[in-house]
This record gives sequence, C-alpha cells and structure tokens, in this order.
Amino acid sequence: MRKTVNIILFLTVALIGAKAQNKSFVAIQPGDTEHDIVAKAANIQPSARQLRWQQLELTAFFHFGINTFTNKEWGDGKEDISQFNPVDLDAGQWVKTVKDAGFKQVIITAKHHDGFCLWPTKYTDHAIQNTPYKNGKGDIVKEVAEACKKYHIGFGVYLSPWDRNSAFYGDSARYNTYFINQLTELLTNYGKVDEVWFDGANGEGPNGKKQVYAFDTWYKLIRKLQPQAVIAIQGPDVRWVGTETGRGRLTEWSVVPVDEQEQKKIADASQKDVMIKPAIFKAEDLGSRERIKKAGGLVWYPAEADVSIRPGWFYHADQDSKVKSARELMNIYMSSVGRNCVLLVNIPPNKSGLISQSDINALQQWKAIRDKAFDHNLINGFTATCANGIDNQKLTGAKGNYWTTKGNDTTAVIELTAQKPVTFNMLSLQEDITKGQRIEKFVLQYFHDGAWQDVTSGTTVGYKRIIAFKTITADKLRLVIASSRLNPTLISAGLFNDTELPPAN
Ligand code: FUL
Repeated sequence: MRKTVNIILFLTVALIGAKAQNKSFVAIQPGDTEHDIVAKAANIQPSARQLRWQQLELTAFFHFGINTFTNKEWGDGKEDISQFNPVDLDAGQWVKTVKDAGFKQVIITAKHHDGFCLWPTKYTDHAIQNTPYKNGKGDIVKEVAEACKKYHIGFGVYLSPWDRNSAFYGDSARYNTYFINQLTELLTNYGKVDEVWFDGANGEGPNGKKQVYAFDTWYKLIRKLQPQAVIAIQGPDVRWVGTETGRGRLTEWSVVPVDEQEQKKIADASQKDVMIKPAIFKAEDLGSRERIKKAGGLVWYPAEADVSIRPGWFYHADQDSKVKSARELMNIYMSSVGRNCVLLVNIPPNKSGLISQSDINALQQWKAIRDKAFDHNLINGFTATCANGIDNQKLTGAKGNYWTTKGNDTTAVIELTAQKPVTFNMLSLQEDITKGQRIEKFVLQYFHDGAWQDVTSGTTVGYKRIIAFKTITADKLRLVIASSRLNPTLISAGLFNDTELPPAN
C-alpha cells in the first residue's frame, strides 16, 4: 500500500545529538580513495538503540482500530466511531500470544490513517473516549503498555502522520502542532516507549492541500522524551526494507550512502544535529563498493521487514482461512532475520478484541518449527582451525569474545573437523556488528568424494545470515571468508538440521 503513496521520494534522516565520537555515520572527504571509503564503511557501527533493536530479531504489530469494525483497510476519517466496542478486549492475551511465539517487542497502531485514536486524547473528539468501549473510559494504548510491562517485552507506538480526519491536515503548522501534542501524550503517559513507527503515507489534505511534516521537531521531541526509542521507517534509526513481504535482500547492507549534497552537513556535525536526506531505499543494491564510493557520507541504517500474518493489515473475518501457515512464516523468517533484518509481523486482533485462534495456532506451530530446527547447534561437534584466525574456538561454541583474523587479513579459511559425520541443512553466521559490517563473500564447502565441493555461498552476513540448502552429511568442512572490507569478525556460527525443511531444488 505504501507503493500507492510513493509521492514521498525522500525521507528525512536526522542524526540528532550526533557527537564527534558517534560512529554511526561518517563523511566521505573529497580526497578519500576507494580504499579509504571501504575502510570507513567497515568501521561504522550501530548506535546503542539500534543495536538493542537489532537483537530483538522479532517484533509484532497490532493493527487495531475503527477499521476492525468497518471491515476496511484504510478508513477515510468519516467513520461512525460509535461502532467501536471490542467487548472482550484482552491486551494481555495479545502480548502473551506474541511473547510465547518468541517476539520481543510490540507496536500498537495508536492512530492509523483514519485519525481515530486508541487513547483518550485531549486534542480530538475522534477518539476512544467518545465510543461505547468501557463507557468512554477505555484506553487501549495503556492496556497494551501495561501488558508489555507485565510480560517484560518492549512497547512501541505507530502514530500515522497521514490523518484523514483532522481538519488541520494540510494546514502544515497547525497540523504539526496537533501531531506534536498527540506524540507528547503518547510519549509521556505510558512509561517507556521503545519504538516509534512513522509510516510513509502522505495523502492530500482537504482542498488538495499538501501537508509538510515537521520531522526534525518530531525527532527531537522523541529523543528528549524517550531517548532509548528507535524511530522507524520515516525516521533516522531504522529503514523500511522496501516491500511488505517480510523479505530482505540476499545482499543486505546496514551501512548505506547518504545524499552527496549533505556531505558538508555531516562533516560539520560534531556536536550539532544533522539532518540528512537519503532517498527511499527500494533499490536492490544499497551498499556495494560501487554504491558507497560515490557517496557523500555513510550511515548505519538497518532494515526492518514488515509483513502481515493475514492478507490485510486489519482483521477481516473473511481472511480467517488465509492466515499464513507456520511453514510460510518460517520461510519469511529465513529471508528476513536470516538476511540481516528485523522481522515485524502484524497480528491483527479481531472485533471482539482478541487474537483469533487461527493466528495463535500458526504462531505456535512456527515457534515449534524454529525451536526444533535451531535448538541444537551441530557445529559444536566440530573443532575449528584457522591459520590466521584469533579465538577460533569461539566458532564452535566455546567462550570467547569474537573470532577475527590476525594483522590486516581480510580473507580466511576456517577448517571444521568432526569425530564422526554430521547431517545438516542450514548455516547460520553472525558478525560482531559492534565492530561494523564487513563480510562481502563467504563459501561453505565439504570434503566429498575426495574433493572440496561447495555446499552454499553468500555475500553479506551482518547481524545474522541463515541459509538453507540440501541436506549434507560431512565430517570435514571449510568456511571460506573470501572477501571482507576489513578484518572479518564472527560472534557465532551454526550448523542446523531442520528435518521438516522441504527439499531444496
Ligand atoms: C502502510 C499502511 O498504509 C498500511 O495500512 C499499514 O499500516 C502498513 C504497515 O503501512 O503503509
């Protein structure tokens, strides 16, 4: 749907409060050689909030609002909100369901494009206090926030910049004040907020007026009120992967170029705020050497892959039979978390205010598949040797900091030997991204019929890369790091066997 509103060609990225020692961005200087630029890229690191977010791996969306009752995906803001009455609503059931399925954070649609607010706001009547729900005394943002505290998982809010109900929309200054007031309510009345999610949709206001969003002011407010929160999509911390399929790229760089014209601003940044404007990231190649060598600057800007468990973002009864299967969810997981993205799965509660049994079943079965596949790391049965490696034993489960190479080596051959043959069909690798994202090419080989043969290969690793392949049985393996931007690092390596994995072609 975001495609229909791609009038927004640019998004503002603000590196607010960026200090000279901030390692999440770097300016490219006119005299920098390609070698200098590659080294700079290899040293860019996530901010603390980006790192925490990346490590969540799985986050959940709850799309819930007036659309749930009107059976729409995009309300026009003229809905009769007296229909809103989720009599059995239990936010504890929502949060427990996703927590049991392995999710670490949730995001509630506090306000979607129709402008209806799930919390009692002082700034519009188009809100929960004017519905029959709990006789106008309900506050669903609060119910979700409290459930997150009870179950110890992260809490985030989706506040749609596009508001089809507000009379102020299109009157830029007035609407921005309205939006800031709403954001302030959400960021002050509900305890800790871990993610603020701004969608890209920016439709016309009444009379065809275009609303100009005051992103810089919004970002500053969030940094002030909830400094640990990541600001996603139309924000500086997390980038939209570019589709709503829950899939990342085979080559997914978390370090991407920023606009050349912004170079001076970045260079001048030191203690000041920086506003940079990279284009929306839909291209296949975002961060290759070819791309970064033309950049004005580089930033750590990791991808979030969003998808709904159902065809729609909101609940529709006629989609009860179209809930994604556990295997589909597993494939999505492999191509999102397994491709250096955080996966954001939408699970929309129904009209009675509960997550439907069909969705719960799919989530539980998917969790069981993941547990079964990833509970036993078979690499622990191997011994690792690497002539130019440091902390080789870290690769096979021993304690240690991280594996890397000696001197300035950017390539390495890691030999893995087991006492007896091991059967597996998945490889998992994780770089130590606190040092940066560096690996550009790797190959896994096994010794078979008297020769080294390729099992699988890949390009980027980043936070996590998982690849499935046809089942192999071997006692001698080689993991070849064929190309890296600087000394490669690994904090974990894994070989797994998903016995129910459909055979690879
Ligand atoms: C889109 C919105 O238009 C959809 O309704 C949904 O909220 C999705 C997550 O983002 O752009």
